[in-house]
Amino acid sequence: MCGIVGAVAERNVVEILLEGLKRLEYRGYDSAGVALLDSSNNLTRVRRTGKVQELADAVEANPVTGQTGIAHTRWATHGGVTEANAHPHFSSDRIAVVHNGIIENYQSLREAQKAAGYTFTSDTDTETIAHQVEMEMASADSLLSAVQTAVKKFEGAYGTVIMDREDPSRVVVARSGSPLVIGLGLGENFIASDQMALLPVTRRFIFLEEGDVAEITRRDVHIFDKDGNPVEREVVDSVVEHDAGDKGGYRHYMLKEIHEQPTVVRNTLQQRLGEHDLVEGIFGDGAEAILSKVKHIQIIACGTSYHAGMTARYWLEQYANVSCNVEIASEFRYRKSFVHPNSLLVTISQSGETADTLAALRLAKEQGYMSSLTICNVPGSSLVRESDMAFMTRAGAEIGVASTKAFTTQLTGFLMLTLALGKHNGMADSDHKAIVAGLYSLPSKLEETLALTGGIEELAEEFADKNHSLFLGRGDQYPIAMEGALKLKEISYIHAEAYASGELKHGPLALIDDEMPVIVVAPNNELLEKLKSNVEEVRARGGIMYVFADKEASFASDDTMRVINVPHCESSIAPIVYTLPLQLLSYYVAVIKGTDVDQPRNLAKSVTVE
Ligand code: F1P
Repeated sequence: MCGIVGAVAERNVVEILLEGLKRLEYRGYDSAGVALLDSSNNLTRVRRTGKVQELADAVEANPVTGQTGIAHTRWATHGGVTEANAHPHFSSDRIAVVHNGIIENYQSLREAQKAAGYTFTSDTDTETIAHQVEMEMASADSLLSAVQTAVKKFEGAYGTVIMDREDPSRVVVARSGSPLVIGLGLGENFIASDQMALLPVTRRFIFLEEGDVAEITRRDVHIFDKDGNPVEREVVDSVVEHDAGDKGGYRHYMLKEIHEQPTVVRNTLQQRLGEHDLVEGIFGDGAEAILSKVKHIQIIACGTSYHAGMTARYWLEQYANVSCNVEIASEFRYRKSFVHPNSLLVTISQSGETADTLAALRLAKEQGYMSSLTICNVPGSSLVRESDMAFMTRAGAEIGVASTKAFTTQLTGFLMLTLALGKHNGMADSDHKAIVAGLYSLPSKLEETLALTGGIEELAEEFADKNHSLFLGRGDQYPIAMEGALKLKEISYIHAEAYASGELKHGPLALIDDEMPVIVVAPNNELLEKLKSNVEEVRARGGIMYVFADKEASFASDDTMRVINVPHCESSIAPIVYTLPLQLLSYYVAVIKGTDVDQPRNLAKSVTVE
């Protein structure tokens, strides 16, 4: 979703801004722009629809300079994808603004600003920020105080950076609902929506908190909280090692990330799983006392992370004897729900910045949950900072918009949570031993499963001309079927639906014909015989099936069914293992179709607006 980069320096910052935007490309966007301010008060702007490279080419053709600058990648919310709607937005060629989020009361602001004589050059909500700040400048003694007054009038979410042509020595930034991080340099300072944008210029960061407004000059950073009081915020040395330019020899980040899974799952287990049990304290100081009291879990997440939560429910109830609900964050936050006694709220998120998940956490805190835990991949993210406990997945930076390695490390974390809770809720010793053994074998099982690549690549050819597909699974494989369908939709644009296979007769059987491939996930578990009956129901209606099955599940390929044998594994880890062939299938179908695998159309990596 939208990305922001800004800089105040002595050198020309245009390259820093463009490089920052390129590093944010993975988040998804549809246009990009940059505004530069030089010491003689010249304000210039270049904007383009399409890729950041289009913007970079335009800047190369007509070079622009400035020691202070702001830049933006836009993911359209209000107003179509046009150059006029791309950021930065100006007010009277004096105030320049970039913004992430949505100003929900923009229509009333717009009317008031029009009445005050401002003309609009875009259809965006963001332009109202520029005009509002300029209006406040009339009675304010500085850009900082104008912004502090202006933000009080905004409803909705914003991470915004503002420049004033009359004062090239500074930018003013404000955060409410959309993340912003200040990067500290030597005699120069930076701002971005994601630390990734600034890694080439600094490793020292200050994460702004909700309601913060900050004034950034070359030498100083002054931060004020939501009440206008000056505050100090911690300076954090970044541990992110990612070089966004590095695909490690793979054609796409997604393929690289699929192949990283054995390693990152191993990293997620390391120093947390002892020989026979979990290492103590892996959920943080004081966590054990909280976990020992938990009687109910409420899981909240979006997208792929929601599917991790759906899978975890099967484990938490089956093995740890703890009742569990799972809900999509955007639903949870807008309906009345009940808090069970001794309930733990668990949020799951790769980015830690998903607007709905964050809002759900904030709401849950008011509702009286006993405690909150986040399973998250980004250290220092909003969910990590605002939750009582955090379990960090160690997937490393995930660049492909379609989540892969974040999902399997989330599931790995959930199996460890299952062990931790099971200890206090009468988990069967045999289950405990089996899960520990399963987790030990997991990295090597994932490696073995990746060896299926060749066969899956061939199989993908048969999907490329199809418009629809059905994914089937039962029990803890049902959410894996859902995740498989989501991957195919996201990157190949083939319509895919997932069903718990027991539901076939209740509707989807009507869809079956030889133009609708049916993908079945079939590990050798207690539901296998039931699944086999469902497979026969599809066969009897002329359906073509692709069955990912355990060798011992005795499925055989024939005219209507292609069987791909997945390595035999301990049943608790099967959902993680069976995820990989489905990821590979989507990937190769998308490659054959020639879609933009890493940045699928209309999607964004980090959904920071609701
Ligand atoms: C949730 C999510 C991802 C998906 C895409 C959009 O993000 O739905 O699962 O792949 O990137 O956002 P998060 O809360 O897990 O960061």
